[in-house]
Amino acid sequence: MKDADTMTALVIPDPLNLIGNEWVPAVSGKTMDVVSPIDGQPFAQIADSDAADIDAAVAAARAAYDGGEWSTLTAAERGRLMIRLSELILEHVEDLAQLETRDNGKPINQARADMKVTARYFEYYGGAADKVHGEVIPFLNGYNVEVHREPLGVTGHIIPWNYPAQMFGRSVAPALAMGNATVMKPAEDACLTALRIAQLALEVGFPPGVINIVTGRGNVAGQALADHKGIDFISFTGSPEVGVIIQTAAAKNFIGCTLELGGKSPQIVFDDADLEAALPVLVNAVIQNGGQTCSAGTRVLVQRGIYDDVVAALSERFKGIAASGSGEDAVLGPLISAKQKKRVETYIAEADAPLMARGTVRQDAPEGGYYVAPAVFGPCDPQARIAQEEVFGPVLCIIPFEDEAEAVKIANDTEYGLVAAIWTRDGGRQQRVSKAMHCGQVFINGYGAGGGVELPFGGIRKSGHGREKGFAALHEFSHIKTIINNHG
Ligand code: TXE
Repeated sequence: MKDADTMTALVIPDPLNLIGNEWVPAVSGKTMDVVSPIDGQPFAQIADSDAADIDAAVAAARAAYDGGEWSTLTAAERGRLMIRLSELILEHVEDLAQLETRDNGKPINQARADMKVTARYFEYYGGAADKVHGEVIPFLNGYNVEVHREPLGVTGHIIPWNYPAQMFGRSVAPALAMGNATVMKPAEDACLTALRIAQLALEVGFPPGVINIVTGRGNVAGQALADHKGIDFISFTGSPEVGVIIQTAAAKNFIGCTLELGGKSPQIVFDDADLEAALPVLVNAVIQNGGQTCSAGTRVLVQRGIYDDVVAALSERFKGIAASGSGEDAVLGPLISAKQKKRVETYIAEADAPLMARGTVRQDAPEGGYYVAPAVFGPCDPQARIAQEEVFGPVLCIIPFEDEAEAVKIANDTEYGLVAAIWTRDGGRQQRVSKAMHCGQVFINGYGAGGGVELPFGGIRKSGHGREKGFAALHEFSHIKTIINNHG
């Protein structure tokens, strides 16, 4: 690691993979540039790995799992290592956040918050490691039946670029808590904090082969990991298109997978809602992280009686939002890449709904960065393309509705099913509508809940399957073994 810029405490990892606790270059010797979204300039390099590197990482993980030091640790000892890592991440919040912001472009305050959530993942799952109990099932006389939760073995993790550090914690921490050994392929667009956190894991003393990180391209290193016959499970967060590839590879290897593939999440605002509380949350739910959030609240459904007021208030707020560099006062940073900027701008230019308001790009935003002025569209036909497809940028669709039945129909009428929110003071309606939502998580009079590491999270349909966070993730990363002992 070299200290590239002491003014910002930026510690840039070398272009190496972590395999069996050794930092090694790609077998091919290849590297690739890392570009900062803030100014479009290359500022680091990572290993451009391929199947040979994945082979080595899977072998290291297998050795750790099958008889290595890791396999001899008690659950409490595993948990203690994870909690120490959590503490070390907290000690490094500032330099990790600076690195995340340079790599991913997100506003520095959002990056700091991300690092605290990342630490929280290791704290939560470190604490949970020795609290996953089995059970005893009453059976025939003379029998003792025990149900054990066992690790799966070597788990593969492919994560995206939108929350590189958080996704590391979210995906890897529950797998470690259950005693698996992990191989992670982070996203080529932003993966430096994953490498730094792995460095911190070495400092706290994780045994060799437990955390392996191989960087590189999705269709090369990622595909090699997904196809690998030596993994026992794969956890993927990314696009639905790649989700299909992952699930197909998992099926061919007869292993399980979890897929978290994004959404088009509705926020339903009924005419009795507390608008003062709702409005800032409605805006933040699509502006945070530049709208590059799987659970972004990208469709706001508004009841007719308050439609004009809500539209006027949201338009006003959007006009006041300026994309800027990612400094202390930034609210909306650049998007991750030229490709994502083009994708979002194309959606905006070709939108099949009226543009209601547009924010701006600040004059002092660094040249060459991937800045997009936020946009709000409405009234949108619920079936409009802009109201159906995941844009993954600061773009909001407003859709009017008459009554509860119509709101439920529109909310559920996309291919996705990740998150929904309901804004109403009516207790009965809160119950009815939350039950009627086809998705994995429903907020009532709120959204986002600041990480919510404890709260099971995941989707249905095109949003994927399986659950991350909470104890649900511990169940994903383990299997049940039933031991039937005839002692009579
Ligand atoms: O995703 P990819 P992209 C959605 C969002 C975004 C779109 C495209 O709508 O606009 O996807 O983003 C790895 N085998 N989400 O192109 O390609 C890749 O290297 C194995 C929502 O960046 O799915 C990276 O590590 N792995 C989402 C990861 O998959 C492969 C977050 C995600 O990249 C691979 C990101 C392959 N063949 C995008 N091809 C969310 N749910 O939050 C790529 N990868």
